[in-house]
Amino acid sequence: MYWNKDVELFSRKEIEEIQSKRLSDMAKYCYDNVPFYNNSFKRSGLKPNDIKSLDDIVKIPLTLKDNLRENYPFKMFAKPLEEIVRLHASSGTSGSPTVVGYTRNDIETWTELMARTITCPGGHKGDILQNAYGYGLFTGGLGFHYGAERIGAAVIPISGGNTGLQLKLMKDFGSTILTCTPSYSLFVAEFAKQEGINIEKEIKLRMGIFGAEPASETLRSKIEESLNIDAYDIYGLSEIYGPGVSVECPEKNGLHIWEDQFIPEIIDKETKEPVSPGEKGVLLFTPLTKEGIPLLRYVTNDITSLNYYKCGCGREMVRMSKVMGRADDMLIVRGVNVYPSQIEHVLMGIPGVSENYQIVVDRDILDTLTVKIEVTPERFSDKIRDLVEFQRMVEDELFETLRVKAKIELVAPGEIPRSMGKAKRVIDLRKENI
Ligand code: DLL
Repeated sequence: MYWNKDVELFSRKEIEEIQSKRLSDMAKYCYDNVPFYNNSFKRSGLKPNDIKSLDDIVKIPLTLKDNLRENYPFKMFAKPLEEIVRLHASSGTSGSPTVVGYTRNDIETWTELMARTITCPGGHKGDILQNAYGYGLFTGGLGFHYGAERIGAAVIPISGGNTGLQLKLMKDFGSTILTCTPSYSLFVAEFAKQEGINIEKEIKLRMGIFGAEPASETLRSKIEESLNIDAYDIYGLSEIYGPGVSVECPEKNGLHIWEDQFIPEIIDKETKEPVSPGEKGVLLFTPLTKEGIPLLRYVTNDITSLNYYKCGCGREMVRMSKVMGRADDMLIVRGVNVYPSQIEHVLMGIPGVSENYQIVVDRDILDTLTVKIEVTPERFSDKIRDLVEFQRMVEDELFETLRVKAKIELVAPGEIPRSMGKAKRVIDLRKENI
């Protein structure tokens, strides 16, 4: 389904024309209004006039998250504070948070993008959208809220947590769409089961739009099965508005990036050079109309690839593959490189392993990897021998597939902490032990 059919069905030619025009305007806007860009252009001997078409984008230096931190809180803004109507921030595990400011036009653009994003997988007027993304500095709650109102859905602004109430309202109000992180959706399903709720009979949910953290295909199937819905992936980041940068259509075959508003690029993680189409690497974004905090070639650190083939839904807007991990979350365990998403992929393929797991990396002369997993109630056994065999089988599977030696620790159901927002799947004790 389309919210803004004329734009969403742009041909590649139309997309590239609008991108070229907007890019050169944006380069000039940044140069004129943000000292950081004015300096970085001058340092690289670049003039805004040098950016005339899409191909010129590679001349522009990259922008890093650290550049936002260094310019905390407002020095990257292109507008005076009197023109900023909203501030969001990401908590940031180390150093200063990154702060983003929105002008009234930015909020309008973001709202329209979210309207497209909710409509694309099938949301519409008349839907009852239970919004369990966190409201607050995190962009998930308010981003969905404005978009859902724009399409005429009734929003339940419940935010994350309070799962008993979530389920009561879901039943009593007849919610048709659930929006939250994939990990929280699984917790909602687990809670419903514990409460003896019959999902098929008592819950009317039809679909969910789940993002803000990685979730493998197997995790998607688990969500779909346990809540009896269609689950769609949505991607975004606060630096680029928040949710609403890309979303899946009913084909569930990659996430369409709204290219009239963003230029995505993929660069090699090491060389920082552009990769060939279809190859995976680090995703960059250049938003094309953002006023409050414009960014050029912003390095997301997310690893993905881009597919420019026309989609079965009719859109030619490029599709990014599901995020495969972050360039900075690769673990090196005894010389073997491994991404947490690869570990999840293996675990979720083993019957008996539940979706509740945690990866603990520590250092004992060499790096060690422990994976704590809860076994499913069906696989649970009180015979120690059974469990030891199961543990060995999971260890072997991880070694055979990823060549990584991990110690598997089986823990009691409910022992891995559940999250109301983004799940903390990896605990790196090495940083604390230094
Ligand atoms: O997570 C915005 C958002 C809210 C997206 C609601 C989708 C739904 P941040 O807190 O700034 O913003 O975190 C952005 O989260 O760089 C990715 O690493 C990760 N991320 C977001 N969506 C996905 C996804 C919001 N679908 C960071 N799959 C990004 C994997 C995701 N990772």
